[in-house]
Amino acid sequence: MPPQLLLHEDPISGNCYKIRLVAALLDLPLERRAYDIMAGETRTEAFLAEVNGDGRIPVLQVGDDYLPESNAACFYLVDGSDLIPQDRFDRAAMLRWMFWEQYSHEPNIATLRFWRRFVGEDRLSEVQRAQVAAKQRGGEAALAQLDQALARTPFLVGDRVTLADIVLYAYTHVADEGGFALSAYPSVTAWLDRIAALPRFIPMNR
Ligand SMILES: N[C@@H](CCC(=O)N[C@@H](CS)C(=O)NCC(=O)O)C(=O)O
Repeated sequence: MPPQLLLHEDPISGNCYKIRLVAALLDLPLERRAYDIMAGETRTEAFLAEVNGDGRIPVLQVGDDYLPESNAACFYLVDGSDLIPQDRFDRAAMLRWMFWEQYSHEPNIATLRFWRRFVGEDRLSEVQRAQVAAKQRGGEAALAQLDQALARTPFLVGDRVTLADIVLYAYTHVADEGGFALSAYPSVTAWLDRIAALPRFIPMNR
């Protein structure tokens, strides 16, 4: 009997959507428990003590064990599936895109989406406001890099969809909510359509 899978999440979060999407594509049963990050529900003493001392969602609970970090949680779910390439170099290339997503993509695109769509630009702190222009440039650079890569191959690691495509889909497809014009990146938009056409795909429903 496989352990029960429970996702601690906020439905507005793209990092949480990655895990729901992977579970759907692989037809895995996933329970969900919602928290409101805007109300600080992941910063309570109970959450910090029991679920994630880092105070963030998503956290995938596997039986009695807690696994924070969206890409680690996705990796747990896809282990042994077709979303992981067989070839050794391709597996490393998949990881390259997943690490890149966390360093060069998500901190720019997801953060600006959060600030602009959920916090409101007029309610940003001084420190946040000072970071907006750099994050805009960083996000545009990330989208341009994705566009170049996807002009060469239909998916990030060649001809077949891998976990790298799924984790990068999550915040790329809502980049417009962060103030990025996706129409400027035609190879990216064609790739988004390919992912949305995968069997068992589910939308974010934010
Ligand atoms: N690197 C982490 C980032 C997690 C993260 O930033 N979570 C945000 C929502 S997407 C959060 O919980 N924010 C609430 C807070 O920091 O209090 C991951 O990929 O899971």
